[in-house]
Formats: sequence, structure tokens, C-alpha cells
Amino acid sequence: MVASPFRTDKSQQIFARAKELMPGGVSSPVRAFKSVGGEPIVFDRVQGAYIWDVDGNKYVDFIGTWGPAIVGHAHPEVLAALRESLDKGTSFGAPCAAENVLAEMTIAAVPSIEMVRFVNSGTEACMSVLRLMRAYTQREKIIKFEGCYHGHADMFLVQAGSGVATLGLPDSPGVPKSTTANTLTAPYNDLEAVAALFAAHPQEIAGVILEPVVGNAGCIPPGPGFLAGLQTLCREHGTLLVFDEVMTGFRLSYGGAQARFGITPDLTCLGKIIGGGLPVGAYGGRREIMELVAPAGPMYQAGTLSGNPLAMAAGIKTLEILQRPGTYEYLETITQKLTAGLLAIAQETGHAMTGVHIGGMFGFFFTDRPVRNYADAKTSDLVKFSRFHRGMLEEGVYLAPSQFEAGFTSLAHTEEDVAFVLAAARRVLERLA
Ligand code: KE4
Repeated sequence: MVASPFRTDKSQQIFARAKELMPGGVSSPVRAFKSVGGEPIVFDRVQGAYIWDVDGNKYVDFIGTWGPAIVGHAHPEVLAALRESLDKGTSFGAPCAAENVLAEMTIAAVPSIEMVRFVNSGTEACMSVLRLMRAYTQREKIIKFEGCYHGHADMFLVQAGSGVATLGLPDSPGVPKSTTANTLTAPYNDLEAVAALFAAHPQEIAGVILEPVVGNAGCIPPGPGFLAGLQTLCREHGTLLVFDEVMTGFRLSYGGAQARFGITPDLTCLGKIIGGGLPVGAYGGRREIMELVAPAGPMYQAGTLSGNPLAMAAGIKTLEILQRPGTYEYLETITQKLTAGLLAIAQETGHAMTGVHIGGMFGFFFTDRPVRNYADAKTSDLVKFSRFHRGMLEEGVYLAPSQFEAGFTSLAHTEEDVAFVLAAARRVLERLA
């Protein structure tokens, strides 16, 4: 898959110039490989389960542009739908029929959504839903969880501090303390910590927002009763429960995590897959809440390119493909084989590793302890992760360049790809032993 020896001359040349033009040489920080070290790879094209770099090296791709490529990169039917839409222009800045189509598909698929608003990113979806939950409840505080990421809007950039009830301290310069003072944090999977926050701030908490399966601290599933417990606490306190399904939406099942777990939140954020690789986000929920959003109601939110026909076309075709029989059974099977194989090889080569897979999502940590929250995740062997990442890259396998990300499979990943990846993992882990 990759040239031997592994050559990345062109990548390095292009990236050196990129660093002069763009902060860190990237359009999004995680791409810079800061947490795994080494120079990032500059890519040229994608197809199915694969990605090629500018030096001609081919990799099996488990990032899938961070989730959208669930039907496989550059799916011929998605490209055909885009070409058909492209002939009619790129954006109208006005209603188009395709918005109705994707809205109807989203409403039909996601249990919590009776009405939906399209935006251009997951960040916009989460930022807007935060404003909505405050407008609906007329309260200001929110609860988020350490290690959960809801995009880069100020109020979510909160130091995921340790401890039970942490008043938000901004973890980025430029975010005023006044902005994050209303953001409370608790450890994931810790219902007592959430109950303590409600007790400390009665009638003040507008909403609880979380990733129903964490994908931004590595992959961490909810423990038994956690989601149901949060729903009970929210109902007791007149607080909205919000699932950020930007990553899990249409990945853990066609109805997302909420359909898989049978817990229907009050509001849901979506992104990634519903855009099929083009910029789309969305938020939705009960009609009585969503009708607060302008121009139906007073809560303002807007966007020049929201609902543009190209992005709608890519999203519609992607969801049509996902509706086909056997989709999620295939994703579950291929992801299970990959994860189980990796854990077995780690054990055989003497490396402590724990891992999870759910739907088309997986993650692993180099530790022999259970990982139930961000604090646990941070105790795993990050150096070994970095060395494993680099080793796999040189074997032609592209994993997320951070321990605190998840892995994504697609309908294009085959059993042969899994066998290739596991053989590579064995070679790399034997070298790391
Ligand atoms: P975007 O603004 O990046 O479209 O979505 C923000 C977001 C919101 N909620 C969840 C659960 C998310 O995972 C994300 C974005 N995910 C990251 C990967 N962990 C995007 C990759 C990046 O930041 O470059």
C-alpha cells in the first residue's frame, strides 16, 4: 500500500508551504498531527475505503473525513447526484425543494425530530441548539461533560476540569470567563455528579448536552442507565436533554444513538453524514420548541449557505444508500471483526489494550483499566498510541491522529481490508513490544 521505504517528500514540501500560509498549516487543528508527532500527510484523492497521498501512497482510511464517508468515499451514486445538482448551480440563498426532501428524511429517521433547521456545520448546530434551549427554558446554565466536544463555540470551550461540579473555565484564550461561567461540567457516566449540579443550581439549568456515545475522548459508550438517568433528572428539573449526534447520527443506526438506545432527547444536533461530505449541520426536536426559531419565532439564527442544493443532494443520496437492507448489520460486523482482531493481537503481542465498537464506530486505548470517562482515557499510554499511529501509517493504515478521537468504518471496508489492517497491526505491535 505504501512505497518502501515510506516516502512523503511531496507531502512535506506542500505542508512546509502550508505552515507559512495557514496557522499550523491546517484548516482544523487535529489534522496537524500535534498529539501523535511527525509531519501530517497531504492527500490527493479518496475512493471507497481508501485515501491516497500526494506521494502516491495508498492507505486504508478509518477517519472517513471524520465520519461523513460512511457509504465510502466518492460513492458513484453520491457523485452522480452532485453532478446533476451542480448543473443547476451551487447555491440559491433561497428555498429549494431538496431541503424539503432531506428534512423529511431526517424527521422520519430521528425519533426526537419533528422539525429541523439546516446549518453548515456541527458547531453551528450545537451553538444554535444552545441558544434555543436557553430561549425555550429562559434559563442560562448548561451542563456538558468532560471530554465531550460540541464544536468550537465559546460556551462549549470549557476546561474539562477534574472533580464533580466544575464551573466552566475557558480552555482557549479569547473566551471570556463570563461566557463560560454558565457552563457546568461533570464526568461522563457520573449521574451523581449531574444530580449534584442540579441540586446546586435549582431551576437554573436550561439543558444537558452530551455525546450519547463519546467520540471526542476516544470512543466511550454510556454505562448502563446513564442516558435514562439523565433523562429522568432533566424531566424532574424542567431541563432539556440534548443529544449531540453530529458523530453518532446515522452511524450507530439509521435513527442514531437515540434509536439504538431507545432514549428520545428533547433536541438533537446532527452533521457529518447528513451532508455526505459537504458542509451540513442540523438541529431539530419537538415542534413546540423548534417553532421558537426565527422567522417562526423570536430566536434568531441564520446562514448564507444553509440548505444549499449541493449539500442537500449529497445528504439525500447518502441517506438513501444507508436505508438499504443490511447496511447496519454490515457496519456492525466489519467493525466488530476489526476491533476484536486488534484486541486479540494486542494481547498476543503483550500490549495492554481496551477497546469498544458500536455500529460503524470504534476506539481503543493502551491500558488494562476500563475507560468510562475522559479522566480514565487520559491515563492510557499516549506515547504508545503515537508510536502505534506512526507505525500503522507507514504500513498503509490511516487512523485518527489523536488518542482522543474515534475510528470510523464504512460500507466500503471489506474483510480483506480488515485482514490487511490486522496483519499490519501485528507487525507494528511486535516492533513496539
Ligand atoms: P464541525 O463544526 O466540525 O462540523 O462539528 C463539530 C462537532 C460537534 N459535535 C461532535 C460530537 C463532533 O464530533 C464535532 C466535530 N468532530 C470533530 C472530530 N472529533 C471534527 C474534526 C475536526 O475538528 O477537524
